[in-house]
Amino acid sequence: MAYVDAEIASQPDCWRRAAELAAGVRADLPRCGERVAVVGCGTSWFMAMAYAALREQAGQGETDAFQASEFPAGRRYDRLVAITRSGTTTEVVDLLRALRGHVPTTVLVGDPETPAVRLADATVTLSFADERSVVQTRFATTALALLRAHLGENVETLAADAEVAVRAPLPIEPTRIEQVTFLGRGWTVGLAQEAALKCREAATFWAEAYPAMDYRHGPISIAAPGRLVWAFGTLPEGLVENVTATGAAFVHSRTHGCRTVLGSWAAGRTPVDPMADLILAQRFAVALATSRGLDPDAPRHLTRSVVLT
Ligand code: F1P
Repeated sequence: MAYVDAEIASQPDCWRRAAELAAGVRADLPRCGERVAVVGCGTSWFMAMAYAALREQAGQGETDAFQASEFPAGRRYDRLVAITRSGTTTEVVDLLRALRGHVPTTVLVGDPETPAVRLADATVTLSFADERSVVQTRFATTALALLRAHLGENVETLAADAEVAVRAPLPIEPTRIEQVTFLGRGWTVGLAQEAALKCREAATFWAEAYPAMDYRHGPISIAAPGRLVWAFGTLPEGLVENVTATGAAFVHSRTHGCRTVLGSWAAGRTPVDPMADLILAQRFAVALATSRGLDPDAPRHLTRSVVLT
């Protein structure tokens, strides 16, 4: 069994631990009304995107997400939150160094003995969710679970959903698909980006991601029989019909159980929360890798952290 399989399966417990931790680290996390920037790279950036949208939706204050290298130096923020599993990613470390003494910073990190922790004003350590895998799964979702708990969400409900997602049959047989496009709206745009990244990283598979409303503005040209569209969260009206007309398969588990054109996934309980749905996409990516004869623990051209010299 690959490390990543065990890490994916441990997400329900990690989310519960994150919720317990959230209460004790409240002072280090964004307060209601603060103007906040959230940064990261790769997976961590996509979690930043999801959190930023959720925080604004919860009425907690203006929140922007940036890839760490694209942080707009001229803007004023009350706090910067950096998400980094490794704590060594160059763009994140450079930004924390540049903001030192100017903007209060908090880092959510997997490994506390790292440069990001030494540079940040406050640290939330999630070492219980750190991973052996290069391909991130549980650290990312656990960081987001902690931030969602801090927003007042009921993480126990999410964890119960995650229990379903780690066991449920996959919505579609990976060998039947030659391409996948993930879609989301609001906070699930970040999840869609993350799901596509998992397919690229773990399985070197052609995967794209878009805001669902933008899909009909060009990306739908890619849809065809043997290809898949997988949507997270709220579905735009008419999208299912538009995708189905192309002959592409369609997966969506949120509303009305599940729809899948090629499979028969609707039997049994399916995850409700999109973060649990992301677990299915993580498992799909690993299954894709295996079906292509690849080791998901040894992704091509990737290292656990990108440290630039
Ligand atoms: C960020 C990251 C990962 C990616 C790859 C390289 O790492 O970009 O998202 O999968 O492993 O590093 P981190 O800053 O969260 O440690």
